[in-house]
Amino acid sequence: MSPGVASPPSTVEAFAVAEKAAEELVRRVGAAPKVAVVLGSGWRPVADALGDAEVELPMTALPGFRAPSVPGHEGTVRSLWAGGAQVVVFLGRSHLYEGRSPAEVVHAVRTAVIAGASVVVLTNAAGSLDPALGPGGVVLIRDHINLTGASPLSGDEPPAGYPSRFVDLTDLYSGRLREVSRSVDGSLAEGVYAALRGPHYETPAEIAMLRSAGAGLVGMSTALEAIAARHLGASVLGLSLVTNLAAGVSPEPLDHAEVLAAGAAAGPRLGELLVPLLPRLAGPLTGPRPA
Ligand code: 8IG
Repeated sequence: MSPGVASPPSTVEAFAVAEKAAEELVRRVGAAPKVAVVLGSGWRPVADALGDAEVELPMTALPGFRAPSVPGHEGTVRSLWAGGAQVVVFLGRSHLYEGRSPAEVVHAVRTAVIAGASVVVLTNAAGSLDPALGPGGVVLIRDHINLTGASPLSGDEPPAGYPSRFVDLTDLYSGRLREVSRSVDGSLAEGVYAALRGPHYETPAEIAMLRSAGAGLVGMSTALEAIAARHLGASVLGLSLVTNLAAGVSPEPLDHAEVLAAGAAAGPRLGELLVPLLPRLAGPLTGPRPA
């Protein structure tokens, strides 16, 4: 590494900082989360529908967190009791395209799982490759194609006590959690999410390639967080809000303002889905509130 260029944190450091953040989160909230929710672009309107926060912190109050740099990602953490489960909600996330490392991108998820979350709900805004599934549609992620070239597990073996970095990703997006989601909203579609680095959108040729590879959605997040959650043994639910048709599918050029507008328009629908869903996700863990 040349002088003046910061080296990325080692694997050992990344887990150590997540452990510190988890400890601080539990201390500030006074309870361990069972479910973690990451609200991505377009999903901000749903945060208030989940109920009043018992505790709200800026993400930067927790070790290792940096404020998101993207409009629509406010950089706060909320804790609330969602009718049967203690939930931690991250309003905003970090992305590779902001110049963040894979360890930074997955830090919130690692923190929440180390703190106790056994279910991780990853939401995002995405482009749709299916002309019949336009803006406002909500899709359950069935699987992903990670085209970022990055992994949150690259580097040294995780420290003692953590699983091996050679983690199996079969059924990464839990079939059980997708079923539970469909029991709340039977109209939910399913699709394969292609994760790209961005921040540019795709060319029409790239979208044609992704379609032939089986992708139905394209976006710039989620995949690394899902891998990190699975590595730590959590179950993952991925939900995409379609905010645009992908390049070449849409006659219109793509625009980030369109993403936020579609999110605002879809807000009530997203609330109707997530509010009844959250207490059902933790399954047998859900129950009366501990004293
Ligand atoms: I919103 O069309 C949203 N995020 N890569 N392509 C990629 N990311 C996206 C898109 C899109 N729409």
